[in-house]
Amino acid sequence: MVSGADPYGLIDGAALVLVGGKIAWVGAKADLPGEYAAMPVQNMSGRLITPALIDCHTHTVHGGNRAAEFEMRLHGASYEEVARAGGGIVSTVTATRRASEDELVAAAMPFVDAMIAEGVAVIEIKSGYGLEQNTELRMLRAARRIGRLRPVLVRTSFLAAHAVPVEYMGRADAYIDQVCIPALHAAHAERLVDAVDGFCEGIAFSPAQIERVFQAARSLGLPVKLHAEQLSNLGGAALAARYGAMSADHLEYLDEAGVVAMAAAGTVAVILPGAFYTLREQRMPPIHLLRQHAVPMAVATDMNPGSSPMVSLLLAMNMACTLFRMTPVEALAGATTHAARALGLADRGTLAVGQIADLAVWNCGHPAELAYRIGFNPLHQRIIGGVL
Ligand code: DI6
Ligand code: FE
Repeated sequence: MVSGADPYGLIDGAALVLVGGKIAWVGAKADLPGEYAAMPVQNMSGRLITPALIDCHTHTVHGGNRAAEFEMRLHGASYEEVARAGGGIVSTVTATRRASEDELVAAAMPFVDAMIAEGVAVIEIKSGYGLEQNTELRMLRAARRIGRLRPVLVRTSFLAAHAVPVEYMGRADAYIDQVCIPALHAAHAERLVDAVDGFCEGIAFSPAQIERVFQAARSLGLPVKLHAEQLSNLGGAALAARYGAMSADHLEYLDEAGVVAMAAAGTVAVILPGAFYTLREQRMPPIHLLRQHAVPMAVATDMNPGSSPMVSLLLAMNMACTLFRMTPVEALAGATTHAARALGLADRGTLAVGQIADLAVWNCGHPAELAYRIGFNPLHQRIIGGVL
């Protein structure tokens, strides 16, 4: 049972009291207040209980897949050859534009169910494969629908500033003004947007272009986050911090000035080892600097059809440890407490009084086992809003 004192806050022989879908009390069973003694009891037989997991960065809703591109690259095709054969992000945009809302939901559901089966209770889902208004909104409607169809909280991020579509090639500024910002207004009017995201990179959008999107977000009162410093250092994390971003994500090329800016703004660093692994990157995110400046680190799958076709948050935790030398304590906090913060959710992610009772019950004795095993799911059950 995890809550407050040792590095994990592990309490041996613990009890949790759940009332009205929230945690009413947590502590050692021996200290349980008398007022709770008559409540119905569920014996967890000494199993480990943690907050339910939170995947705070995914592109779970999209059309098609890129297995053929994966094969081509392993047969020696270059990125350009893949792109000329219709592969890359463009192929996902084409497939997503063709897909109906029903088809997008149906395609995402097996992934969502696999996440739930690993103890996930909150999934962030981004748009960003439409790159035109109708499809961006359709992706977000599909994401919202998933949250109604399954016992999982879905938080949406508007990511039209993900790539420049072919019809705007060489005209990224026009795309931002004519498509991205109007689509944001339309999506917000339909209450489809919980946060606004962007991809700040040489192959995507410049800091100045992202800033225009952030200004539009600010005018609508929406929080921002950013794919920053994944492949190069454009100062995206510092830009995000200036806009009070909830998170800056990827961060392989982040420098100390960016870390300091994030620390000052309270921006969470979202670590995405699945993309690092898939792209066979060499440059590691500056974990030691993030630690030194006390920037909270979240861990997520970045589940997407191209750079991170990884569905398992437990595997992301393992990779964060093995590839980046994060500790299992940091990996677990990264998939719970800090992931909640990256989504602006103050009421979940820890086992504390007043928190929503979203819990994961595990068939393991110690929390380090969650990040330690590879390809094994130790989940016993989820408890969502206090319901088994
Ligand atoms: N960074 C990535 O690695 C993905 N998106 C992003 O902003 C790539 C998405 C894809 O290849 O489909
Ligand atoms: Fe991403």
